[in-house]
Amino acid sequence: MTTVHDSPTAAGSGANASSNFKDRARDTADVSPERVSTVVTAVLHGVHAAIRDNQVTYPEFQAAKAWLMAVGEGGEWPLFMDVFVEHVVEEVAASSQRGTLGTIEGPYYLPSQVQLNADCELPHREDEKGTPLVLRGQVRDLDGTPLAGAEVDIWHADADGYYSGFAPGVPDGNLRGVVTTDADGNFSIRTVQPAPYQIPTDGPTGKLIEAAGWHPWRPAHLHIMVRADGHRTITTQLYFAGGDWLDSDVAEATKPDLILDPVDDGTGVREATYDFELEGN
Ligand code: MBD
Ligand code: FE
Repeated sequence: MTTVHDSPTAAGSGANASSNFKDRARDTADVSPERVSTVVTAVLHGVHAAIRDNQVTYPEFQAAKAWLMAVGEGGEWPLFMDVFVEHVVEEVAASSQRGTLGTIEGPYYLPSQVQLNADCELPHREDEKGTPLVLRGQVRDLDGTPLAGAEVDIWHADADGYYSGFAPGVPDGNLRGVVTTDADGNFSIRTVQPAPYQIPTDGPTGKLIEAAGWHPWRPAHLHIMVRADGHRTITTQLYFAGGDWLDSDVAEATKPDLILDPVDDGTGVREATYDFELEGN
């Protein structure tokens, strides 16, 4: 018997990411008119300069308008913004942060996933594909104090590169969980090795990437958000040494400090250790 695994379409995953984004209670920034004027003027000046410097034509301008409309209609603004813009917002935020490096959140975080003990296995299908992977580590303060009861909120793509909640055929909650550290701040999470992620090629973001002759890939990664009372939350990703696209991530979100080098334990399980150091607030 064969299992039908529908490929997620751009419309499916993009629209899902849009409704998820709108559903999440986002604090709207309290932005003054001066700030709006300053930043929006700078953005518009950047666009104007691009037009002048490249002698953009009327047909190109109209094509750009049609493309912008398609991104909205396809629900791909969260995808486009997180792939092409978020890394610079994160760079600005990182300049005033200490401890473990962060990187971008991306469009596929879902809150309120299953709560798991420190030594756990992420929810998965009975026949989940992929090499078993164990991620161990400790959450601690900048001075080395272990943080018991911290939350390691983890989500990642499956061995086909698809995220639960954003792909047909992947059950809700698959390969997602909120892990609480033990009395020594430690955790050990069993899961499977994710595949690299490909931006859907059938939507406006994918069409732009193709039209520009770029590639649509992100290297394989685990997304992790680490929370502890009295500490700044870290949102980061961990990558895998030797994997494809590490040096050409379409989202420009890799950092050398965030690359794991898992070792086979002799039984086909790949093990890696990563400790998180959180700044107090
Ligand atoms: C992803 O999986 C991702 O992590 C980012 C940042 C953008 C698109 C898809
Ligand atoms: Fe991702």
